[in-house]
Amino acid sequence: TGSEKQGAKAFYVTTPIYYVNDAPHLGHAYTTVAGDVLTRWHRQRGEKVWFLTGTDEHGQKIMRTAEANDVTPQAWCDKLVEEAWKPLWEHLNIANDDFIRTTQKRHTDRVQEFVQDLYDKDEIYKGGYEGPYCVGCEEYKLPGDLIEAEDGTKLCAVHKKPVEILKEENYFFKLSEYGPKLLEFYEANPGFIQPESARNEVVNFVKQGLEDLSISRSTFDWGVPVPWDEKHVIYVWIDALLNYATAVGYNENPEKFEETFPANVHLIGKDILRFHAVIWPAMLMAQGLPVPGRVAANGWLMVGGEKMSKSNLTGIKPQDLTSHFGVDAYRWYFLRAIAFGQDGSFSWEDFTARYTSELANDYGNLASRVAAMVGKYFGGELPASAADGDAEKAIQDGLAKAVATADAKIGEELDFQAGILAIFDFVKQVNGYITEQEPWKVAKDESEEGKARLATILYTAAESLRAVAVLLNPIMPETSQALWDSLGAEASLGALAAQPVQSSATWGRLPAGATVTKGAVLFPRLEEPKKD
Ligand code: ME8
Repeated sequence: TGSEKQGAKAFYVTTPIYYVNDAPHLGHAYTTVAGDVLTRWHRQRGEKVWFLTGTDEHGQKIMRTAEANDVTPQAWCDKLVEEAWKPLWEHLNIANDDFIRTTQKRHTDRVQEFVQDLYDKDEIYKGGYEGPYCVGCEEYKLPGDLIEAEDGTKLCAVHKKPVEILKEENYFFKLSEYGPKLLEFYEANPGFIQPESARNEVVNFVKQGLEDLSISRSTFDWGVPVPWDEKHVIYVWIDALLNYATAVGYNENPEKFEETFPANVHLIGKDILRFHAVIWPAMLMAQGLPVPGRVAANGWLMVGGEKMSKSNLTGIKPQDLTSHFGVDAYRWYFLRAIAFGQDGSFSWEDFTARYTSELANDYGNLASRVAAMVGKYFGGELPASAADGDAEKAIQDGLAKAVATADAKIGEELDFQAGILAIFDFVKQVNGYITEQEPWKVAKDESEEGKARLATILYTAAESLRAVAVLLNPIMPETSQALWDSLGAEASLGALAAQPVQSSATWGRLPAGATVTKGAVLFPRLEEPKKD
């Protein structure tokens, strides 16, 4: 199924557009890295891919933060985007094709057109609403969404902060009319919401009956003006969801829009599931536009049993970890350690243990041992394999299995953990092969037969590493490139990013004669963490 999406339509992946009320923490990086890995994986399938991220800059949360910092909201957003968000994505090697900001004119103009169009189609009417509102979520809450503090104060269950009672005369989108159509759609597309628990939650929610959705605000002005009534601004979530359309040419570049929209995968956190799985498809249905292929919700990274959050100041900066473990290990760790879709806690000890055993010992040592032996026994010139026996066939089979599993798990199911495990199982298998074959003993046998055997073992190990570099490249691009260079693969096979994942199991791609050098250590021993 690798190339089914090839052709005119790009495989379109998005992250949420993040609120710029503060700098990014591990949670934001988690979703963005997942998007980047998915993107790179599909690129290495030879598909056309479009990867979008960006920032959500309107609404009360941003406005209040700017006020508290004595600057205009626009100045606040500009500063955060340029000094915190974009530099982090660059630091983490995020290969996004575009970065949309909701204050850009290319976005705001199209948002106005979209909403005007819905108004003209009678999908929007004027009405009143009063209810509890959480500014952290920028969302009116239903009674079931609230928890009670000890003194009886109603709190948002996500932010654990008091909700405010808002009363407004607003414009409403006739969301309630879309319940049956949405349920029919979920039924016909069982893979639309991932994981299963998220799908069940949404289906139950919609089955209870939907209320119309307030889509404007008139008590503050930091937003996109409602085109027919400029005393109102468009509700920040309507504005935000539309980024997925405006960024790829909605109402502006029909060709780009056709070849990109709708998204194949919207990656989100489970906190914003209803917006993406209920409101967003209903908005598109109202316009007769195609709905996305999949909404994949990741779980929460937790700190002390609570969701890590900017609003509650429990965010850990990714840079605090990359400076210690390196960028590649960082990209790998969260996808490896936490089943995608489930909550997980970050722990310094767990990261350290996995880094040492899986990255440094299993993988890094294998790479350096093989390069060292090709250097020592063959002067750095990769020998040809003389004759493949059962042990070599087992390695080739193991590789074929790893490729098939990783491609299905990462490329299709977004089960990053299972995909990574499949690749590392293969790494373990190659380690076992070397331990059993004992090339250092075979090297003592100076007969022609001994030489041939040694050549076969080292060719098999190096060729295995060639495939590992290809498979790990979407996850850990820097160390994969270092391995690629150390195998001298570029000269005969070309750029690493151009290597197709599907055919990476094809045996014998790395040619005999390749120049193998002992490169830098892929995963250096960790320094003792600084105690302060
Ligand atoms: O919700 N664990 O922006 P936001 C895992 N602007 N993921 C986390 C996380 C955590 N502790 N904390 C945040 C918004 N995330 C809106 C989105 S989209 C049209 C508008 C990730 O800055 C996760 O992907 O609050 C979550 O959905 C997103 O950051 C929320 O970022």
